Amino acid sequence: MNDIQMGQTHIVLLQGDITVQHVDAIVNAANSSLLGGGGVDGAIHRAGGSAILEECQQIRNRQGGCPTGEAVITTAGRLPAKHVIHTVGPVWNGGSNHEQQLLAQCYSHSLQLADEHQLTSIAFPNISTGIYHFPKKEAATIALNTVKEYIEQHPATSLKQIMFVCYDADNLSLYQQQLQAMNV
Ligand code: AR6
Repeated sequence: MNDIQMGQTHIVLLQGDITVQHVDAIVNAANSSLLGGGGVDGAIHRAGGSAILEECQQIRNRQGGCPTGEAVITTAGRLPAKHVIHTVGPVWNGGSNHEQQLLAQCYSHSLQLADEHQLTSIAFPNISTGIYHFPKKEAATIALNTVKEYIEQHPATSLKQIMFVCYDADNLSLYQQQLQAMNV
């Protein structure tokens, strides 16, 4: 199963590169410095150009970076998306350091920020499941459950489409299984 309707919002799964998505916002799996890095963060800054980093630096000057579980919004520079929402996932450290709760907050805070800016579409990568080593299955469950809860709690959300852009086949398959199991 690759898509589902939840309230007024269409949830879509796909495998691919988030930097080429034509949506109001793509979400970046950033780090607290907001200065870029490897993985999807590196790909977004490379493809979007220096305008993204310049805005990240302004945010750093104002608030000193971005804590884990929080989110900030910038331009998307040269990307086809209009904005980048940078969120900082938890580093997996065994699961007893609030990793699950912090990962859920990445999704809910990104959705909240999108709503505040009246965005209609957003694309998420599989936050924390790369360099930060969060177990993929548990991360997929948290991502989809958090989105479901958000939509239930915000029936008037501006978001009409929420995409999960899985880079690897593993993640796509886990999201498909999870979506099927949700029985929405
Ligand atoms: N499009 C979609 N997903 C991608 C792409 C892409 N172009 N490239 C990688 N992924 P990661 P994290 C997937 O490591 O685990 C950075 O250095 C990847 O396969 O990008 O949250 C930051 O600066 C994986 O499933 O992010 C932080 O320091 C997912 O994106 C740190 O990595 C997330 O993997 C954050 O680690």
